[in-house]
Amino acid sequence: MKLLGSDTSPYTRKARLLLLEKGLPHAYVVAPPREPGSPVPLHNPLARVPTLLLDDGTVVYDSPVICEYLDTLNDHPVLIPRGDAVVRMRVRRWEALADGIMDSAVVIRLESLRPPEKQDPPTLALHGSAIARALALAERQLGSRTWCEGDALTLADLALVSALLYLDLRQPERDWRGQHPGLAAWARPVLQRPSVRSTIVP
Ligand SMILES: N[C@@H](CCC(=O)N[C@@H](CS)C(=O)NCC(=O)O)C(=O)O
Repeated sequence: MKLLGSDTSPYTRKARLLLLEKGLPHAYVVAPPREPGSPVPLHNPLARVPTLLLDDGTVVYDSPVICEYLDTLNDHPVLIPRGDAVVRMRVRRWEALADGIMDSAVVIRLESLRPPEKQDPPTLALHGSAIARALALAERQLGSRTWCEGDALTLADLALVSALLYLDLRQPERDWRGQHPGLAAWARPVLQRPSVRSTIVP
């Protein structure tokens, strides 16, 4: 299978981390959707990354669907718990929280690319405070835990670290480590995982 993505896309990173943590054979193809000649719009009508192409021609999008599918391919490890519906919901809810941070950060990024006089301060404020609340909740929920849920790595951890790395890239001034020492403590070992390190472009 082939993952079309871009190195700066946090949703792409989340899917890549699943592929890497589960040791799934794949090709990662850097294919920003807006670049002339990008294959993404040919496969995904939404022209977004990540887009997963299976060997039989099936196209999979978007990142929650990709992650759910990938997790079914093997059990080592299981990243979306299968037995307990509540635990599963909690992991998916972490993913939703992380994806929401990404969504708001992308809106702020797109807004910031507009000329200053065309930027919409209420939009920036709305999404900025959504991110602030989400980070505060993540820190409270984590407490001093090693993992977002349970006693092992799950999709929740991979989604959250993807969101935080996107904030490092696009909103370094937010200083989530300084504002949320609990999040920083949780993130330190996660950021050292070979999977995570291999997705960071110097
Ligand atoms: N909800 C989608 C969001 C994907 C998304 O918006 N990706 C961005 C990149 S971060 C994208 O491809 N935008 C279109 C573009 O850059 O032209 C998912 O989870 O996969």
